[in-house]
Amino acid sequence: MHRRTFLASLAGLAIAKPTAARMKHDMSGHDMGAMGGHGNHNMPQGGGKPVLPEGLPLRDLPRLENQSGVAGTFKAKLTAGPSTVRFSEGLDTPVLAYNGANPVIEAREGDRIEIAFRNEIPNESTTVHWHGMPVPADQDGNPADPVASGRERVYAFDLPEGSAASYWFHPHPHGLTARQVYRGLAGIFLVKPKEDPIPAGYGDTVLMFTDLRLGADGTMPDSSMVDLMNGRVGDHVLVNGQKNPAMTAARGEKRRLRLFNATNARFLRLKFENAGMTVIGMDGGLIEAPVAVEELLLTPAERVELIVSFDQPGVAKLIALDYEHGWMGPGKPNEAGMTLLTANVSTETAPSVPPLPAKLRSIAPLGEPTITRRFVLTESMGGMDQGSMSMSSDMGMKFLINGASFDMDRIDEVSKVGQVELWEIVNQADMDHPFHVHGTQFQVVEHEKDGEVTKPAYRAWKDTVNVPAGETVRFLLRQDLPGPRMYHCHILEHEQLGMMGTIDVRA
Ligand SMILES: [Cu+2]
Repeated sequence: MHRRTFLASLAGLAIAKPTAARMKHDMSGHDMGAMGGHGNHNMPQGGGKPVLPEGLPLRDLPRLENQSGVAGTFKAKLTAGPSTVRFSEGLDTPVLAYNGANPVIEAREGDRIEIAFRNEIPNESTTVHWHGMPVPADQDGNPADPVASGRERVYAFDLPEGSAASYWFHPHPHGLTARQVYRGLAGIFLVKPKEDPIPAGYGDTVLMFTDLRLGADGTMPDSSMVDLMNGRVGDHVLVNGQKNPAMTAARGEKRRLRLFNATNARFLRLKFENAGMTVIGMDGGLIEAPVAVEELLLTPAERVELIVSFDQPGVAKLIALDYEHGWMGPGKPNEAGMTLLTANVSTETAPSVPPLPAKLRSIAPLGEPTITRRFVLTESMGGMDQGSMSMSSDMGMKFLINGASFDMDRIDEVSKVGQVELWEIVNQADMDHPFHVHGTQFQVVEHEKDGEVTKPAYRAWKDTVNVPAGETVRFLLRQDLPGPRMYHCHILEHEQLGMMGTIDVRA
């Protein structure tokens, strides 16, 4: 779609506002009137935006306690339901949460996992999707397997050898994923290896990024048209639920940090000022050897594991840099210079720790593909359907794969267990789309833009890769478990507006 057409449609939409407002869609709760994206009907006169405290000590997310007394088994209860959080002094924000929070599940390779899940979200189905994890298709929280409000189910799976990585989990119900995630539903799933090559002295710190938008009364405003189009970003990027929290480090200290982008749609181009960053792992676990970087791009749903060296006493800040990913319409967030986390580094020298090993693990290449699949990503702005008086809350905006919008009753692709495949994701749209495949990890082979091909500098296991506007990304993939799997854009509003498909993997 051409950007000019898209923007012209937007202008038309603003004029049509009174009509559109009457067509507010109750189920998805999108506010058609709030073009700027930040509208709130209950905003008191003179009420400003809530202010969030900064600089509080970085907190750990709560751990989900293992209730199994048996070695090698992790058993716990997980409940999704309403809760409240006081993000800003004097304001209680209604949220959705797992056991009242964003918990961390920590298990080990080889473990059996049994999660007794209960849905206490009023009037909404949900599922739990184990993002990036090699779990059986019928345990993976597909949209086709909803847990109705008030119901329970058990998610059970085994963690294979070699699966140690930084995963996360979030809802994946049909049409409700974006809204349930921005309202707070997400958790971390750490799978630890039997033997960890990273020295224990570096610690192991989870940094979970979420995005928050608050109205003056402390509630979260519904999503606007601009949110649906670009993906919803908030007014605040939080780390473990806090705005710009503070950590302390001694001079020369090295820390292992696991970064999780659990936002709906925020592109995080990150840099640690006054500290050194070394990448040691990505979505699917450790890479083969450490790689020092100046900055990195963490798109929605991606994870990265870093060793950060605090070599300079004083203040080291994790900041966001500007990144152009094709914003449409008004309200482009200004990320440049935003401080996400502050480390106060003392002049005292840290006790010495063992060096980072030169080799972390081996990643065997997936080998020659026996089949190539091509997925073309496009956007379309339909507006009012021709010959139809019905109009949905999304105004006919569609995000498509191979010209098709997601249909839960349609199988788009058929595959075979164990087959090595080359997937070619061609982004013919005006925005970047972070592409995710369920049930396995893949290896990015190359990027192509204007006929120019670039290869990644190192091999890594990934389950989500950003496909920039106008580029093609090719990766190798193999599914080892049978069943239907989703692939989709992880800007959750785009997933909701159709940019998703199903591949049925047959035994
Ligand atoms: Cu997208």
